[in-house]
Amino acid sequence: RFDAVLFDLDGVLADTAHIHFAAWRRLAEELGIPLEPRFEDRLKGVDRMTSLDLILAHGNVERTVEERRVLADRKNGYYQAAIAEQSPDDLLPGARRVLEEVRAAGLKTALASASHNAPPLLDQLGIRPLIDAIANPAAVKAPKPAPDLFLEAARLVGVAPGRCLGVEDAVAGITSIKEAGMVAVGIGDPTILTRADHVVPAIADFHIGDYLG
Ligand code: B16
Ligand code: MG
Repeated sequence: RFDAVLFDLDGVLADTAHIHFAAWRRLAEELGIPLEPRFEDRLKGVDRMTSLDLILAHGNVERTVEERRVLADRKNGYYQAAIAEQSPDDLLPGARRVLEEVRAAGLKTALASASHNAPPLLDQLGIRPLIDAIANPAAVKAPKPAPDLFLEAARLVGVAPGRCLGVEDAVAGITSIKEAGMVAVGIGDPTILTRADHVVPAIADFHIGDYLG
């Protein structure tokens, strides 16, 4: 019943959440805002500008729209410098195998990541040839938890939403998949990813055969 699998990137195929967080933390320190480690979870799957707003609000710091744009760009520079060092060794265990199995089963693969840095990161990780389409977050109206990005990924591979499986680690992403009318596989904790149709602890536990019946 499925013709495509749509993957989130950070937290599903690569463990880049801590790289995003290190970049945010460096920026926050420069602004005199201490970020405790548990703040990392609040930024997962959240787009760049919203992440900055959460951090500024956390530190009770106000900035103009123009100043915020400069700050977001600075964080992005830190992030880009870090991902330039990534290699296939940084894929989460099982990620490449999952993409290969989905392809071998005759299904399309697509990426539905909020990250504008997804294309260069896929190159660094060596998995770009295994992905049929990359939804561009700049090309959709609303970020996750709206369904737009997953619907765009489905459109790019020419598959109806009802025949797509979405794979996500963040609550906002699972909501996005469900709002798109797709079946959601959560990566992580079922007590957190409550709207997911299935939850597995890690991408290494995902086997496409389990969903093809
Ligand atoms: P960028 P995902 C998300 O990726 C990250 O989880 C989130 O922490 C990040 O702020 C967002 O991408 C935007 O990334 O600044 O590179 O555009 O989980 O949707 O793959
Ligand atoms: Mg994610």
